[in-house]
Amino acid sequence: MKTALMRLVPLVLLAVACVAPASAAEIKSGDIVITAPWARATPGGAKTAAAYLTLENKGSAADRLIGGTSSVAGKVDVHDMTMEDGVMKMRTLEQGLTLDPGKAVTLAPGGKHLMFIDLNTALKEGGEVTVTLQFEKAPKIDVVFPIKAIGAKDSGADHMNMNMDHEHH
Ligand SMILES: [Cu+2]
Repeated sequence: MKTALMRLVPLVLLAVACVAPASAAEIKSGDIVITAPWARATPGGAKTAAAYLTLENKGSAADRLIGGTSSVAGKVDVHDMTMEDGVMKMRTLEQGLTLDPGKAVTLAPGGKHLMFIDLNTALKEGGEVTVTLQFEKAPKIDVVFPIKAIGAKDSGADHMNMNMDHEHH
């Protein structure tokens, strides 16, 4: 029993060692560490799109995420989403997003996000989009955002096709 367990341990360690390099991908600009960037796919014709990421300030002074630029949009703003009288409202953080020293801020659906304004191309799931992020202090940095699904899976069309096939029998 004990020998079997001993044999298992090196295998587990090997598996961990293989996974580590891929998940250690880290983007850094000055004291700001950027992790888990992703953008949300858009339906055709959409003029805006949202992107998310986590920003950690490893320095000892506050910084700000001012916004960004991207070839796929007229501009990239930092937005916040708040509930007002039961309605979700987005607003531009004109002063940027404060990045307190020693803290991490996560931009996620339903809250703060990067907003592509005047989008000139659809963001397709599986693709990627590059945004040059601008900070108050940290230097500009290009971040690649992988594009993920729109959200709720649109299976309506598939169901319709299935029903039509069934009717032929
Ligand atoms: Cu927005």
